[in-house]
Amino acid sequence: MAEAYSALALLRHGVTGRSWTPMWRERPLERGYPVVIIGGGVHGLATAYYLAANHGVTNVAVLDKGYLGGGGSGRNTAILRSNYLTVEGVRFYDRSLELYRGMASALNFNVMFSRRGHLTLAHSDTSLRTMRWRAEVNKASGVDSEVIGPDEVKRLVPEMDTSATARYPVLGALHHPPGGIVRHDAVVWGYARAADRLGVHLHQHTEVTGIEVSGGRVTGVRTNRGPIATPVVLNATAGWASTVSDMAGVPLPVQTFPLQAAVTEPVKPFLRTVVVSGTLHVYVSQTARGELVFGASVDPFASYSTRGSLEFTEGLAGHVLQLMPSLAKLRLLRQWAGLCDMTPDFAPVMGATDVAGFFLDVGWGTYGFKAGPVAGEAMAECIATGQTPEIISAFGLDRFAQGRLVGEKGAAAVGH
Ligand code: PYC
Repeated sequence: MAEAYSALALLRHGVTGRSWTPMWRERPLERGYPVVIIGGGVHGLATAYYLAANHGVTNVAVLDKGYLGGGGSGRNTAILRSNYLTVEGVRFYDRSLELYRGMASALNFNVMFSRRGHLTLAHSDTSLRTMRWRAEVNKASGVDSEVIGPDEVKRLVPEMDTSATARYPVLGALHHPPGGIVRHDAVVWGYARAADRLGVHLHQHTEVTGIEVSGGRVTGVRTNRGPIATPVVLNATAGWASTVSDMAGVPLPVQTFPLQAAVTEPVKPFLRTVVVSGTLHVYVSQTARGELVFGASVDPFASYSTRGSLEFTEGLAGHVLQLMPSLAKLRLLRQWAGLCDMTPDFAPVMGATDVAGFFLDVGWGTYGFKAGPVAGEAMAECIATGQTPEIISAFGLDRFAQGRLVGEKGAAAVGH
């Protein structure tokens, strides 16, 4: 009965267009805000939410040149994990996973978090060695990860070709039971709704065209809808991180590359675990709807294009079938691309800059979505207190000048 009612309600809403309760309000763009956040993806929205929820800073504007979640937040493959290579990375992403676990109740919104377990396959002795290294760093930080052999991989993923004659034999894998997936747009909507309820102003289709800096301090932003005075600007963009930072006179060591992904028709649930092969440049998970979501590594050339390519689908299909030959009859439904701002060490850039009031939460490469909650929590604290929280202290922009890199390439899903 309840289902029949909701189907009817859906039809009525669809036909009349009336009585939907908007998830967030459209408010007038004010001429001044104490805090302006550029980028209405999970990072910008999470920062706004935690500024309001944890620090009582509610008079915040989030500006997005498109629609909320239309950039990297809506284009990623929604994989969550904390099995990184550096101590700094592991504890940072682990806090994010913790926030994801409690998100549905914190935001009172079903974000469909699903703990699946995460496998990173090793096809060579060198990558097995990296997996062992990661497992040790993970365990030392209290994160559940261990190296397992091909038989255990086969038990977890029966469709996997673990035979010794496979072109890329599976020698073992890093198994990370707490990893999983989440519904990415639900995360955006959950943060947006919660931030709106706390008083944050969400302004879509509001493009920042310039940042005003005077005497070494931020004083405002220019937008396509007029100027806004503000002493605090957070750059929480992806794809345009360096363009936006250049507006404040803060150059970033970032190059932007497209990252493509694709989804198949839905099939019965058979793949519980998230599977990654760095060597084959592929990762796959199955959604609650039954679709398989595939991704690869970034395109080989720096670009701002978000078009899909035939080279990608051909390469992807070949690599997926090397891992799971029985998927040969599955049809791809759609493909898309997002933009990834890659830093030299495959770790992000967060914190204050030499321009007072100009903050960064950028350089998220191919791993930004999973970090949204912790980055938001930490950036909110950084902005509200003026102190850099310990958990992000290793990720400052000055590390590049000082040679204190946080080398995470070996733990990027398909970084090598
Ligand atoms: O770092 O887990 C990851 C990832 C998955 C897809 C792209 N990056």
